[in-house]
Amino acid sequence: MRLSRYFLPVLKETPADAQIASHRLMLRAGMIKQQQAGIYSWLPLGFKVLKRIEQIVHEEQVRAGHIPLLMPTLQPADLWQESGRYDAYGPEMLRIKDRHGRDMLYGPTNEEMITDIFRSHVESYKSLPLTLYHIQWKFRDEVRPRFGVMRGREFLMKDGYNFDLTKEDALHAYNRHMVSYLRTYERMGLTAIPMRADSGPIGGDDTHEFLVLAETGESEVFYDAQVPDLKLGERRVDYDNRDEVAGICEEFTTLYARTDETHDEALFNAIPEERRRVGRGIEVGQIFYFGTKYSEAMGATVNTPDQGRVPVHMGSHGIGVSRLVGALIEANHDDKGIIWPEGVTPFHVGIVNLKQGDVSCDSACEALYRAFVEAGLEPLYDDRAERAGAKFATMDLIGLPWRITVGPRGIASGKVELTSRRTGESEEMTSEEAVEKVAAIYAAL
Ligand code: P5A
Repeated sequence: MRLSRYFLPVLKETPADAQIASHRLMLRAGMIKQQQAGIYSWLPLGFKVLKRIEQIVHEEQVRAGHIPLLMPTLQPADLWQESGRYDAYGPEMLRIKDRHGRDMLYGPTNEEMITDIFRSHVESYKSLPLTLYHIQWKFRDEVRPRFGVMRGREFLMKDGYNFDLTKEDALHAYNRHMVSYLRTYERMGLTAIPMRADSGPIGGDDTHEFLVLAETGESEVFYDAQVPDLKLGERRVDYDNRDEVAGICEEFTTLYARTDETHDEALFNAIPEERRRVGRGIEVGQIFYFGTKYSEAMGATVNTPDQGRVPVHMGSHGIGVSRLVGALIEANHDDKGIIWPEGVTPFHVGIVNLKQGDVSCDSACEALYRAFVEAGLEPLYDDRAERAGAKFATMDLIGLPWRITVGPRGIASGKVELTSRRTGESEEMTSEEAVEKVAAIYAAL
């Protein structure tokens, strides 16, 4: 993409009403525009990051054996009357009537609808296990929408639902989700810690939230200092291997890590004092096992060889896809702007032409551009007739991990400069070497 032809409405001023770094930076970098409290348009740069996150989420869900579908945003009230949640959900639910006076709602979550799909089409235990998921917009009329996309009213969620014959099978689904979520966050360059939590209106006893440590997080967290060092790394997980998956979950949940909802002072104090940490975190996902709560209420049963029809065991599992954009920026920025991890960056590399209109600089930039496209990468070429300072400021603000600077002095000796946004370190090399180095970094992801 050439910046002269892109739509990147960066703001010069720091927006006064944005309280946290990610919100300020998303507005300044032209990623989002607020349309109403807690409701945003995703401008091209923000939309690109959102899509990158979605893609990683999809890949990791499919890898774990989960099946994508798509349910609508609008749901009929009667499904929620069957589960008993229509009245229980309260004012967070946006209720709508259609022209026939039928009660509808903008879905805050989809347990009821997926259970309805299941009961309409699944008859036999032989169809189990089954996990279906989608990535779809949700609406929750939050009392205090704030911090930009972090606590929106309309937000994008990946929500998955497992259907299993026994509690044991459903707990395997729970564990599979935990491991697939750990992988998902790691691929984005994030450390998200599973913490025992409270199930709230979704219901059930077993639930973990995934928290990214950040001072601006809304949840208070208590944890053992060794927990954030746990990593999946290069491990290849066999998701069908129950013991292996359970073993990984145990590894990540044995040390103390809890939100304020479930914090236990006595257990916390049993950790050696120098390892006790109190901090704040952003909840980027949550998994639940709630047994037969919805399947019994809504008649989601299967035939079995020896027990007749039995209600299925279920759980639901959510990732805050749009919230992750904010969480990623909270965890990756400095006073100049965003610093995207390579896994989610909107463009892989920026090309800055220091002397637009100079024949040798222009042709070196064009050649770099073509070489990156041929290598399967997306470059953003700042080809505007702007001062060097303004070009650097824009690149720093939008946070591409790698920048190549092309200027008349370097070109005279056949060199360009490759700069890391994270470390600020620059290295001179030929254009070919720069392309090779950047391509190798992305190929290793
Ligand atoms: C699990 C999937 C559920 O709704 N039902 C389907 C279960 N869980 S949850 O914890 O309530 O939400 C899942 C994740 O969605 C994100 N999230 C939000 N993101 C932005 N703005 C909001 N107002 C908002 N509310 C929830 C969180 O990341 C949460 O973990």
